[in-house]
Amino acid sequence: MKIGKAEVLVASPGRNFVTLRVTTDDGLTGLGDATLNGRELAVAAYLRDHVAPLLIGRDAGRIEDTWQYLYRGAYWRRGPVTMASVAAVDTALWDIKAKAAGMPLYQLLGGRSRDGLLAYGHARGAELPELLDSIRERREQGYRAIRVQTGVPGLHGTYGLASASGPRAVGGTGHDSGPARPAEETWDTSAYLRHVPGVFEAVRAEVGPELPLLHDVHHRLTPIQAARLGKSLEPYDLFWLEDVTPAENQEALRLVRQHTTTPLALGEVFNTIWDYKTLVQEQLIDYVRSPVTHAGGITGLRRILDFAAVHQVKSGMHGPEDISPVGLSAAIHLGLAIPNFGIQEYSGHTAATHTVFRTSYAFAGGTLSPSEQPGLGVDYDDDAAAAFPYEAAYLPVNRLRDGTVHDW
Ligand code: EZ4
Ligand code: CO
Repeated sequence: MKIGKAEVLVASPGRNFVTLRVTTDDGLTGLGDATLNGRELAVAAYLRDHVAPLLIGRDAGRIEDTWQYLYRGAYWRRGPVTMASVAAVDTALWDIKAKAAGMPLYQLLGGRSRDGLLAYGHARGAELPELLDSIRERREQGYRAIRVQTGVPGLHGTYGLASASGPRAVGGTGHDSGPARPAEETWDTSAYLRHVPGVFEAVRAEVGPELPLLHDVHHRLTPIQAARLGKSLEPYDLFWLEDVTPAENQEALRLVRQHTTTPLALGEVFNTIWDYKTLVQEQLIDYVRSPVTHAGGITGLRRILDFAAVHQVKSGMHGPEDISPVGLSAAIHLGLAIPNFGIQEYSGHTAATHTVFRTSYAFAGGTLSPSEQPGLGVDYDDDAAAAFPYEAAYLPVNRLRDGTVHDW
């Protein structure tokens, strides 16, 4: 089963996605997600110029060897562009192997460890009434776990208030505004820390004690600020508090951990096992946020999650709209098989996205399940994709009130 073709597909149905399609000499195809929000074309070029030519003629069944070949063989290892590229190849080869076996991918990963995956959805509101409506709406859609993001008085918009597919760039429309560039937001840590505990108090009073609630801090605090927030949220029993600090400094989480029993999730921007070494070994976090798409595929993420399992750390894979349906499907198959599944983020995709990515996984009763189709169970429609050319778009840039660039 030799690889005959490796195509890089870039399209923007609802938002930009980069997809790798690998085809074998005997006509089997596999898909991999390589979408890196705001830096899509860097991954597309890495795959097209430096990876695809190396795949031609390789044995499609040698998944681990190909992973090592691309990771060690590049000499320049790690990083989001490299690891999203490795992930796309790896996922596509798993898709092919499972199709060749005539099995859904989760069967090759060891079979079902549970009935389905508990998923969490996003609720948001600039003010409390809007937020409570948003929570109600998610519960009506079946969600049994909900991430809560709130506006902060005095700040116009902050992380989590706009849908991930909302406007994220200014300009680039062909009018007079020049090339696309990131939108800018303003941030005030003190205002945030004063406001958030009261919001969770009100939400908990409204929804009762049982509904799992999550919150994403999006890398904006120092360790001592994170410790204070974690402590102040303890009465509201969060499922997790996410990305409290930038965490490149893994040791910084020791301080947070010493001060709070609020569970911590971290690492959606990380891409290798090395990024989690101290965090996991010292049990400084409770959930690993990396998705299949950004952590070297099924092979890379499973290795991280096996390491995590030794230290009672569970999965909490990133699942925003910028993880394509291919990446989400890979997450569902992996999450169904691993022993240490925690929760799966699921914000759904737009109707436009689904015209290009024909999916077969199901979301019902707050639970995600894969289909029994061989492989990942996702097809890519080239004709539909042709109507959605790439459009430059960026995540926002964040500044403090005095203009200093801060973490977004
Ligand atoms: O900002 O997916 O937990 N989810 C998140 C996301 C990320 C975007 C970045 O591309 O933090 O909304
Ligand atoms: Co996040």
